[in-house]
Amino acid sequence: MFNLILFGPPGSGKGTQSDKLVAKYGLIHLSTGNLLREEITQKTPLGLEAKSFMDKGQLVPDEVVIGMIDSSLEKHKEATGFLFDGFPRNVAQACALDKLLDLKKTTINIVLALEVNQEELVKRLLNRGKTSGRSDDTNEEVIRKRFAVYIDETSPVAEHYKKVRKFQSIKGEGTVDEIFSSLCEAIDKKMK
Ligand code: B4P
Repeated sequence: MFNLILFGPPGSGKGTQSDKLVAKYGLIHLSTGNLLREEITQKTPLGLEAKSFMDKGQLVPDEVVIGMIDSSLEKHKEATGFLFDGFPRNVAQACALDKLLDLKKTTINIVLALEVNQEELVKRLLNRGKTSGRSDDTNEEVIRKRFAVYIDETSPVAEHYKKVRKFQSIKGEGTVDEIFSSLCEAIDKKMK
């Protein structure tokens, strides 16, 4: 199995690059953001609860997202690998993922972190907000809150994977294709 985490702040290109990476490497794409938005669209109780956190730029409670990842892993028992996008978003989620993968006798092979400066991120998200209908992308205050949460809660996840030498930074500015080639280069090297 080959398991990859695509890491980075909101708007860094995780979703954009994930679509290209799963097509190339045949991995199963697990995006907690997408899974949560599906629940919101279907107006499930979980979706309604999640929306109240997402609209404020806060993280959805750990038990909700960890449960979603657990059942997605179970659903794809035959997978040759997973791409985790937007998960883990704090150290507790990273520890939970280690345990879930351990039970399945597998592990994370590499964490690729997209590095983009904050002003570019705000520009990208406000731009997406004009067309995506995502309520968390239209308000600059909510976007700034998401960055604050990223710095406080998500960035310590980098240390978790640096300790085991699985973490690698990738320049996340440039064209989508340029960034995709840098990601592929790192993955191909790791797969060898
Ligand atoms: P996510 O859905 O993960 O969304 P995101 O981090 O905002 O965006 P992403 O990084 O995927 O977007 P992309 O850059 O591709 O999370 C949304 C919310 O869900 C969170 O705030 C949280 O509340 C909740 N949540 C999700 N996971 C959670 C978890 N594990 N625990 C708790 N809560 C969780 O795209 C951004 C824009 O940039 C696009 O418009 C794109 O076209 C553009 N773009 C991409 N690459 C570009 C490039 N190279 N140049 C120019 N523009 C580019």
